Amino acid sequence: MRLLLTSFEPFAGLTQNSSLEIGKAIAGTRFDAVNLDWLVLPVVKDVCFEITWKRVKSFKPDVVLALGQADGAAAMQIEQLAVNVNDFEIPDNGGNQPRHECIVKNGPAAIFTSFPPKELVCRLAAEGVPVKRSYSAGTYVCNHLLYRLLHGSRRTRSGLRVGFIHLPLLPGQRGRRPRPKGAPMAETMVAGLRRCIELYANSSGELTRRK
Ligand code: PCA
Repeated sequence: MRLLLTSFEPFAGLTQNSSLEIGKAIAGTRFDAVNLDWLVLPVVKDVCFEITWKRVKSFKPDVVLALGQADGAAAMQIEQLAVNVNDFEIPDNGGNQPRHECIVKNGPAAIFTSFPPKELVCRLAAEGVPVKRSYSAGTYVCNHLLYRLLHGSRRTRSGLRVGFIHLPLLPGQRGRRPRPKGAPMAETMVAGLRRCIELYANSSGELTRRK
């Protein structure tokens, strides 16, 4: 399986982004059944998508799994959908601050993600991985990237699967909202994410069948 993993740079004046630290740890390990490529993206609307899409064209992954940081999250949030709205409460790292704008004119109001399948989320939770399904990736740059990737996959009918996981802050990391007590440690998130990727790569039939 070919998997393109993406992380975001720090934003909002912070010095770290948990998605970058966790992504780096995952990219530095070996998988038996996964050919993994990793990209670090600027927190800038459009640009983050364009960089990813360029890599999709050259690397030709089966799956893009994008990671982002969610201040205040107590578990790894497996996003289920993206909405067709840019409504940035703070400017992105390029100084853009769209308010209540469509991402894709005449695009669907929301698009469901295609990775990982529901069954896999249940299995991870049953194994004790701190994951939670989320039905809102927000209306900032993470949702923007997810929507554009899902829309791009539909538009090209490529069968490319797209998923997004929001990660809690790392212990000791400062965010716009505090890290809740009981949020997972970095090692737990790395192990959980590895397990998610491994289970997906090793599963056959239902889990990996493209629509
Ligand atoms: N989190 C932000 C953008 C980059 C990131 O890591 C978000 O949730 O939109």
